[in-house]
Amino acid sequence: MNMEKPSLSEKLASINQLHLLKNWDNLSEASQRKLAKQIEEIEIPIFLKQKKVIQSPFQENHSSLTAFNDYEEAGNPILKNRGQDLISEGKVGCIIVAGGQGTRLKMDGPKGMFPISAIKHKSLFQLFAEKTLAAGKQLGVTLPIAIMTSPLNHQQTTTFFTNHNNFGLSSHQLSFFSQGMLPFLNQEGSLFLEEPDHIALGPDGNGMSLIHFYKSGTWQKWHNKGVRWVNYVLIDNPLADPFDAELIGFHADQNLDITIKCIPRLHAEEKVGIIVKRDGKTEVIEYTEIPASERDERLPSGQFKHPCANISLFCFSMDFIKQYAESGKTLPLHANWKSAKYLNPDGQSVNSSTPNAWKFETFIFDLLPEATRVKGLLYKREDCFAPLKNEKGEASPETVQAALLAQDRKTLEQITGLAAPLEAFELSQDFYYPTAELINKWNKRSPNQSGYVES
Ligand code: UD2
Repeated sequence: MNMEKPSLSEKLASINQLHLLKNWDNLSEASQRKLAKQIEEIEIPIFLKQKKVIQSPFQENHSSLTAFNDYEEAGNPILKNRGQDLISEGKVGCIIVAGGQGTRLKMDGPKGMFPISAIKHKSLFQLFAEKTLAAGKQLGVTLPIAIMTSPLNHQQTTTFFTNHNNFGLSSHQLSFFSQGMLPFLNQEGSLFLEEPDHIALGPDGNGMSLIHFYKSGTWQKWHNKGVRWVNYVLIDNPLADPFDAELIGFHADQNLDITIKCIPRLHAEEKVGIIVKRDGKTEVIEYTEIPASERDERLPSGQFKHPCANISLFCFSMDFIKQYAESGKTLPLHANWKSAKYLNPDGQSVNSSTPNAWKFETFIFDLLPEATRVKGLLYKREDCFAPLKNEKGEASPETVQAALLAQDRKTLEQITGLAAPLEAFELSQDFYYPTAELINKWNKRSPNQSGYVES
């Protein structure tokens, strides 16, 4: 059945992409429908923007960059108290972005399902669910979280939660919404097939997350409940606090649009965004795009010219999210030359072992220049950053587990006032949001045995 072919041809001819229909007549009816749907969904202005981006992917002018110094150091108990009040009044929600593919981790499935904790092997999703429950218990409130998935992992993610009874979260407090996808382009700047009936594409980056959050209706649902601020975390950092009271207190106190929860940079080549100022506006330049001269430059004191690292933890005002989502503005596209599946000349779908395609993403921090009031709150690295990115070496399960163990040890010592046991142990997340009862119970008390420590 070829009834749709003429209109598809017309659209593709207008952007010089007719090759996508080369094998159309040999496809089954179901495959024709599948391909037709994808062709109908191609947004020509975005395709043209993608083509423009690959003509000069990394040639931005960085000449006018100055140091970012609009930040304060975290550790203010007054702000923490203020934030706790706001959280307990139901004014705070958390967005967890979990739409990435975990390619570097070589994981088959959503990264949030990775069993990361050292003793109980809790998944990242479980840890964040338990942090949310513990923060709610501490402050006597049911806290809302929204998880962003992608069309590639949405079903698996929601099934994982259902199979685990949402890890104790109620269905009223848990929402999911999905991000979008963007087509890849080949060396010639053309769309290409990865299956006979499927155009190659991938998740469109975490930059669109607030727009998808808004369009999904979750913004409105939360706003109706009284939520005014959003704590934003990445699923792959289990030291991220989904309800960081000090961050919220700071943000509200200063009446900001966006607060960046940042840390000092460790070394020049670390894979973190670098926070800078350009023409008076705060920006982040991703590690893949910053010129080496700016990345490496140090002051006479030895400190980096740009000392603060972005780890993509933020607080956003709900008003800012609405204003941006309704502005109709689009974020810049970032292109990276990567390996992608493609159809070989025999019509077989194969994984390329070498880079063969431009992949496109939007970045969450590209919202910063859109905001009027932006500041940073600088944290100690060991308190908030242990990313899970790679199978081995840096930012791998091994380094993340070591960071979690160290954090558990420090937290137990703070609560008990005693030296922690030498053997490895894992704390229940309640210890991170202690109630008066928990503090009382654990004062000057050591765990009876190594292993998992219940509250
Ligand atoms: C991210 C930051 C980088 C630095 C680093 C620290 C961005 C754009 N870059 O870089 O500046 O802070 O983390 O670890 O945030 N994701 C989606 N959908 C997508 C792509 C990614 O939800 O289409 C999520 C992904 O699940 C992960 C997070 O965004 O939780 C970061 O994605 P990444 O691992 O690709 O980012 P990375 O490490 O290059």
